[in-house]
Order: sequence, then C-alpha cells, then structure tokens
Amino acid sequence: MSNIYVPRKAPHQRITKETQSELELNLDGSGKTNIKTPIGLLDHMLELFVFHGFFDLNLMVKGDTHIDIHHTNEDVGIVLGQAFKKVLGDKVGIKRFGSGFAPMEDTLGHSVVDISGRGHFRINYLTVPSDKSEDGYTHKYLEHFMESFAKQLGANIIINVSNPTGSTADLHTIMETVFKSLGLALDQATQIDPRRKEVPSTKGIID
Ligand SMILES: [Mn+2]
Repeated sequence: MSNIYVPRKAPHQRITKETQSELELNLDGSGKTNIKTPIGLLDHMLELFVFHGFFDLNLMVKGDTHIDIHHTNEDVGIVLGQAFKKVLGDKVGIKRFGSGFAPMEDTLGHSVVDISGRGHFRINYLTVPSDKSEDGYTHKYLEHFMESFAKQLGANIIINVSNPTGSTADLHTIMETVFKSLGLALDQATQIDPRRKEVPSTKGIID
C-alpha cells in the first residue's frame, strides 16, 4: 500500500475567521468518538456515522454561532471531507464504491458513495421533509453539510430517503437514517480490497 498515512489516520485542522476546527480521524477504527461542536444535533449524528462506519473521530469545533449555525455547519462538513481525503491518500487498493441502508420506523435512508474524485451530492426525498427546525437545524442545513462534505472528499454521494406511509418524518429520524446509512456506505467504500493492487480507476488516478 502506498498511502503516506499508514495506519490510515491523521490529525487535521482548519482555522478561518468564522470557525476553528481541530480533529483526528482514523479510517480503521472501532467507532470511538469525542465530538464537540456548537451544534448538538450534528454531534449526535456524527457519533452515529462514526460508530457504524468503524472510524474513530476526535472533533473540536468553535464557531460564530452568535450569528447563526450557517458557517459552523458548513465548515464541519468541509473539515471532515478534507480529513477523509487526506487519510485516503492516493486511494490505492480501496473499494471506492459503497452503499448502505438504514431504516428507522417507517423511514428508510439509502446512501450510495463513489470516491471518484468528483465531488457531487444529491438527496432525494420520496416524502417531502417537514420545514420545521430542530434546535435551529433544518433539512436545508443537512443538505448544505453533505454538499460541503462530498465536495471536499471528492466523492459522488447520492442519498435517497423514503417513507412509504406518506407521513412526514421528523428531521431527527430522517437524519439518523441518512448518517447511519452514510457511515455504512463509506465504511465499505474506504475498505482495502486485497485484489485491487492499484488505484481503482481505469484512468490510473483519482485526485
Ligand atoms: Mn437519536
């Protein structure tokens, strides 16, 4: 394996005039977390993501939440995407593709990931989510977070959320299915396939 980070873990930090973020990420962890951002709902969701993805993540973030959570929410997505990209290195031997399903009551989240180098995010709702916020968080923030994460990681991420009963699921439930299924998908996509001795692209490079 030619990754410069072996074992696949590294610290990462990002300081802007709006937020200060410091983290340590281990791709091959056991699901341990120590996460403290100013957005409690996001902390909870990231704990689920890391636990089910078998990563380890220490993440400390301070932000200008006296304005609102916009910058902080976006920047947590950015710094996390940067960290995953960093520890993946040249991506030799990784599976590259992954998918995961996570149900919660009547809601089903399905995440599909391709670590292609092309950052793109789409979420499709079979049932339109409620506009109601939970502690100031809305599905628009969820989408902005994921878009920032996908762009920085250089991954194509598509998430489908369905609720066949047609009832409007609350944001907490939707987010649980999204973050858990994404953890499962990204665990798969970042795993090393011993049959793959090279960068998993016919182009010979994923940057
Ligand atoms: Mn919960």
